[in-house]
Formats: sequence, C-alpha cells, structure tokens
Amino acid sequence: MLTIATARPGPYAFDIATTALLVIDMQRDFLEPGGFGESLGNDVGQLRCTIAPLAALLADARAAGLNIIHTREGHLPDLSDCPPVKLRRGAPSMRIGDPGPNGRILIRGEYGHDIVDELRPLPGEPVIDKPGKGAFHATDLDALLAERGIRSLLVAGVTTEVCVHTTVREANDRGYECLVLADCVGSYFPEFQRVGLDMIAAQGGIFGWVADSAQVRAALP
Ligand code: C5J
Repeated sequence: MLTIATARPGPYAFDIATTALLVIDMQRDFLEPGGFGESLGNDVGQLRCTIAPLAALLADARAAGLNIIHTREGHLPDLSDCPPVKLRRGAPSMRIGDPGPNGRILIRGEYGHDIVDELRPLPGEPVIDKPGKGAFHATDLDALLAERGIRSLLVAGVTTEVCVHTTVREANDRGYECLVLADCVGSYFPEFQRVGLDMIAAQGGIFGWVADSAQVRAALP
C-alpha cells in the first residue's frame, strides 16, 4: 500500500494494482479558445495551470504502471444523446453542435472535442466518451473499473465543480475511494475551485480526499 500522509482530511492509502488515474475532460473544447467553455463566457486561461502538473503526473503514473483512464464530454453528430434541456440551457455565443473554429461544439470526432496535445492518451489507455457531466452516466466506466479490479480513483481534470464533482460524488456512492488532485483539477471560477475542493474533504471527507499531485508523485515507486 502507498500512503499520502498529508491528504485532506487524513491519510489516503491506495494499492497501485487496484487504483486508476481518471483524467476528466481535458479537451480543447474546455481548455482552448473557440470551444464550449469560451462560448459560455468563460476565460479558458483559468484552466491551463492544470496541464503541466497533470502531464508530469501522467508521466510518473505511466512509469509506475498505474491504470490510466481518460474521459471526454460530447455528443453524437445527430445530437440524439443530448437532452434538449442541455442544448437549450443558458445563452452561449455558440450552442452544442454549432460550427466553431475547432469544429462543431462538443461533438465527437471534431478537433475541439479531443484531448489537448500535452495530455494525449497513449495507445491502450481507455478513453470514455460521455454525454453527461458524470463519467458513469450512459458509459461503461463502472464495468471497465470492475473488470480491472479497481476500487480507488485518483481524479484529475475539468471542471472541478461540474464534471469532477459529479463523477466523484457518484464514484463515492458506488463504493470507490477518490483522491482529488487539487493542482490537476481546474475551474473557470477561483472561488469554485477553492470551495469545490473544500466540499470534498469537509465533514471527515464526505465524498473523498484532496491532495496535490506532488504528494502522489513522491509516493509512487
Ligand atoms: C462542463 C465539464 N463544465 N467537463 N463540463 O460543462 O466540467
């Protein structure tokens, strides 16, 4: 067992064989100009600080033989998997499915839908395409984790208070132990980042643990 002694709210122990690094939605549509995130009025630059620590963690995790799983939020070209309420929500400058500079917004197969170059998955690393905010909804993630005997998730990605929270909350309900990597998750809103992380670790770790990636990297063999 490896232990992150300084995790919040207390030590987090995990076994490499039964743990996966889950990288949520590090897509151009959220991290680069011209995508879904920017169409909602967000400053995508707020998320880019996650890329370097996550790239370093990915390198160490790969070297240590950790399971690595990526997710991408997006929809089929005919939008048949996109609930009308999601399509209509808010007042974005471009809606899901509209043509943008990186291709159709949040549509599978488009350039903007794919993962940023710095964090490109390696062959053999599963990429789960999800239509929702949570990574379990309408995907085979739970089956994939069960097949690999994974019980513990190290969670990175964007955005902290949306897809990371939705996924971690459900993972907790499904019996997984989740450590959220504070410097490898990002929000467009600094206050949501701070409070989003505090919410996870509060009340004795109501649905998880929080630590920096450096603490995990130091623990990996
Ligand atoms: C959002 C996500 N924020 N990946 N998606 O719409 O967090």
